[in-house]
Amino acid sequence: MAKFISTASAYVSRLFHTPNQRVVIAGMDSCGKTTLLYRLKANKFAVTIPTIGFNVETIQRQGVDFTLLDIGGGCSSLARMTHIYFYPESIVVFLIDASDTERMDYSILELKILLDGHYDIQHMVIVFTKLDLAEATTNFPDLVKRTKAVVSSYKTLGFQCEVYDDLNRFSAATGAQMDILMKRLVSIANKVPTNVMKEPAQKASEPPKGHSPYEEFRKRATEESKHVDQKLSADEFMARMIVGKLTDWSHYPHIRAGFITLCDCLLKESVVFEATDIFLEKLEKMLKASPGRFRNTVHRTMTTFWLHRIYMAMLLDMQDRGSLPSRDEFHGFVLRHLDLMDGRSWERHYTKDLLFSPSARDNWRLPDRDPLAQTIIDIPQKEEKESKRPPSSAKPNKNSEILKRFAYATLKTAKTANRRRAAVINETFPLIQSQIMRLRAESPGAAEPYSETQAYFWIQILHAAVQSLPPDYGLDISRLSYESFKLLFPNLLAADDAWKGYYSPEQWDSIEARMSTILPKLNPLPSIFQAPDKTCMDEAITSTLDEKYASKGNRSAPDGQPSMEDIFLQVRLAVKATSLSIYSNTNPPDTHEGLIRHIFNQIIAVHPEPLVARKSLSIVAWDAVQFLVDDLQVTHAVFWSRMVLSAFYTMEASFHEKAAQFQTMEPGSVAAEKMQNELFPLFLTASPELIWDGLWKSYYSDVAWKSEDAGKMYLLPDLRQIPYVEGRKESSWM
Ligand SMILES: Nc1nc2c(ncn2[C@@H]2O[C@H](COP(=O)(O)OP(=O)(O)OP(=O)(O)O)[C@@H](O)[C@H]2O)c(=O)[nH]1
Ligand SMILES: [Mg+2]
Repeated sequence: MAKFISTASAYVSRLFHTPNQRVVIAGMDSCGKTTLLYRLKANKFAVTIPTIGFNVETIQRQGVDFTLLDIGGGCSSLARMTHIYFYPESIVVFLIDASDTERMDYSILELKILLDGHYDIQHMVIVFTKLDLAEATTNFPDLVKRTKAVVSSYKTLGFQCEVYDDLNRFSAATGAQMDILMKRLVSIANKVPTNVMKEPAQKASEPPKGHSPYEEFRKRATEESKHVDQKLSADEFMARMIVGKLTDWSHYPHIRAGFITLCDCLLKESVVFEATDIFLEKLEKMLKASPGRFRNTVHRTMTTFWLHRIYMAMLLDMQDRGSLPSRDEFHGFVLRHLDLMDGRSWERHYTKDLLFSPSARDNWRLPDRDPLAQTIIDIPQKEEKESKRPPSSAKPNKNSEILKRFAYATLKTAKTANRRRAAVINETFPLIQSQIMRLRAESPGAAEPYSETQAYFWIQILHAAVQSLPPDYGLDISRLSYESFKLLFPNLLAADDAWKGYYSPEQWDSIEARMSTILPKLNPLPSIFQAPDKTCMDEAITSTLDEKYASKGNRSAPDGQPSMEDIFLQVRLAVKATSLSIYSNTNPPDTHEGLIRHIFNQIIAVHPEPLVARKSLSIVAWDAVQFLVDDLQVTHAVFWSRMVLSAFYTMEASFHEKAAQFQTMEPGSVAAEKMQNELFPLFLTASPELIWDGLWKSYYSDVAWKSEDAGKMYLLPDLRQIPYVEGRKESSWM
């Protein structure tokens, strides 16, 4: 355990790159910690969202850099997480809500838990807040007395603990006496040793002074490239590797094998992790094929580390050269990225203790020294390849475009969610219908009336197209956008009149065809087409790569973000699925949509008066995901409960009124169930992004999210902060 704590602290210390004074704001849920954080950060009153996990901000006052951590009350029950907030040299500001007479005992209890916890705290100050409220001022003298009594009962605290009984107007809402608190924190910071990020215990090996290591690396790479194995093509090289027939398995061939494996995974969703699995599989085959010949063992963290580095170098090529390196160009690639030749570069990121631990061997662990480089920021967006796009018809037919897009979303959803196609189709029809109705209402004549036959026709045509894709070309529809898919079948999908080969115009436009699916008179609908030609397939792959990697430079669209049609469909399916099954709160949900619904149900069960139930909504949402915590998915648990809760807080007043009505209903009654089933669709339609199980990609890198560390403790997002103040919800999404 001790070891885990030190790794966790190391992680937290790496979050902050400048020497700074850490201030931990603690206290019972809803006592005003986040309001204080935001007041200190922006000198504003902010409408906050109950915090799950923690928030971090940095501020500078009188030459001191402060890092403020605001710990959500919702997590105080979780011992596993609390230890990561406190380390030597932290100042703790313990807040007590002076207006909450009802829960005063709990505040005191929380304080005792902290004082009993033997945390390595440098200095603690106790501050009473919400003193702008009348009941708080009445309560204040008594509260101060009780608090002082508690503190003085601790004779051997090992750190100084002050009760700020003179801040008798203190309020984060009005900002009163904020300056006094800050001045005191500055003076404490100046007395205690500033929390400088500790130097790693052992220094990573420095390159020899005097000459550049790169010359050495270049020489070595050039030498190595002359080796007989290196004359093999990428395919031959890998084929030899797995049968244990490579004559040399030093650093250079290792990197090459990693490079080739990555090249084969470029279209995958999590390139580095999928490549790690494949690489390790190959390595195992190699070791088995030739026992005792190679010193290697299967080491997951080492493999992922190197693959990540190679991948970053490949993306750098994409940025600098406009294209990813090709599989057979390894040597040129290494010469452009000579730092990959430094076989000991892991020392900058890992201590030996961590890297050579069984846990790092078996699982992906984050570095305990320097964090890994993140994706590069600036991959230029490709110009629209107008010339390659099929000529668009003079007057684009809105209907057929909507129908085709939804047809594609239907097939994709059926595949990725592993649902019956017929069930997904049933949910698609009403969506298309309402989409077309909306268009017609906005501007009459903008679209033809909805026709079920036409909708079904395009689903069938796209299905036949999907069926005709060769299995081994890396063209997986769950990874292809509709835009890229279109390139595979330029004639079929560019044209709006493909129906003419099957339906007569009378049939196509008939009222009967609108009302229900009718079969074509001319020819039966196809179930397969000819496979697309190779040029089209290459174009579709290039376009997918462009979309995937161009989006890296533009954080608003994370890789794999579903289309609007996909989302509409998934929301509808989720609403349907959850209304059909009775949600038991004891059984942990096993699907993503079930998880969202589960958290939602718990929240509305106590909304709008959670404190009456002695629980804030953050605790309720946090309790809802305890099964994930038990399953060692702590960061996932915090993330999803936090996202659902913050979406809940940003719902409109009318929704909250309905939710309040729900409270007045007999639990479990038909009316209550009906209302619950009405509230969820409203909620999900307002925050459809929640239905995407990849939503974390806007906030976390793959390497952080998928690490063992993220499972054991709450990792802060490394790409973008999760909003903690209402009204900062981003709508970049659609
Ligand atoms: N009147 C008044 N209200 C305050 C003050 N500080 C916070 N509040 C209100 O108290 C409620 C809870 O505030 P938060 O800052 O979210 O509380 P928290 O401690 O961060 O709560 P958790 O994140 O759930 O642990 C909000 O409605 C705030 O507006 C204050 O100084 N005066
Ligand atoms: Mg908070």
